[in-house]
Amino acid sequence: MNKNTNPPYIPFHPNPSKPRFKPPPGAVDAHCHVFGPASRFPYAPERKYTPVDAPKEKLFALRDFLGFDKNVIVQASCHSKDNRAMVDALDASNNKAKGVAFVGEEVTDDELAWMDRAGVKGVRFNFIKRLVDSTPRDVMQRIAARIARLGWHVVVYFEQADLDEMGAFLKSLPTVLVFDHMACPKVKEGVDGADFQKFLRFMDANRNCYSKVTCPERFTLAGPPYDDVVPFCRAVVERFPDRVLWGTDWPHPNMPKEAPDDGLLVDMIPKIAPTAALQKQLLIDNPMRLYWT
Ligand code: 0GY
Repeated sequence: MNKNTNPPYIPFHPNPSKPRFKPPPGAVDAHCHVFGPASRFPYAPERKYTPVDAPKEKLFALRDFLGFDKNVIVQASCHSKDNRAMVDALDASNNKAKGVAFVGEEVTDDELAWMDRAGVKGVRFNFIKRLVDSTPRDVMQRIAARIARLGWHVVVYFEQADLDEMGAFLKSLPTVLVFDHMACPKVKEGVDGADFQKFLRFMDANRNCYSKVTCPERFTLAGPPYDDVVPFCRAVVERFPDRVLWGTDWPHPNMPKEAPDDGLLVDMIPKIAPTAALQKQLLIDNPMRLYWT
């Protein structure tokens, strides 16, 4: 990917619709990002893409517009190991945002303590080759051992097809694991597809794992309103109701053609979590347990 926006980088939706679904009071958008502003928080030299600025003020305004109460802000690869924009957003959030950082082994205990005080609760291990250069697994294991002592968890961004090769490594990590975006299901294979079923079995066997039921816009073949991704999200929510999280993924890094309408994404929630009890677990109980206790 050309980091100088060729083809042009697609910004977030300029005018999302007001969702018909009203999230319950206290609902958490548990996967979103802040980008820049570059004038204050420059993008990392090693980044694989250059986004349009998506600062904290815009994120918090969207949170209110969509009817959410809180955010979990995940460090994105365009800021690499410079977590200042994310921590700045946490500091400004009045305890309404928690964070997931990206760190290398060189991170100091003082830096970890600074992030811990700001409300960081995890680190992200990103295995998506188009986004990051790989980190050796022994380094990840040492990072995981250090953050485990803070009570943090590991957020893992990887693809289901890599599960055979990664399963033993994932099991070796000493913390709760949170999988981004259901580990990227292949919609054309259906919910009975081998990789998705393997992912569900891994979740079954490893009760310290959570999954985000996020990013239908990345996996859909049919396009909005992303009904072809509903069965995947719903299968995960119904099988693991106490281990699922939901998020917008605003500002939707690297969408190839168009940014999703965030209001439409919110309107998927009652399709994937059809009862008030499931919605409460997905939007409140599970993220509160992981990020606010
Ligand atoms: C996401 C998705 C993406 C990017 C990043 O760290 C990132 O740059 O997270 C992506 O391009 O798939 O998780 O929001």
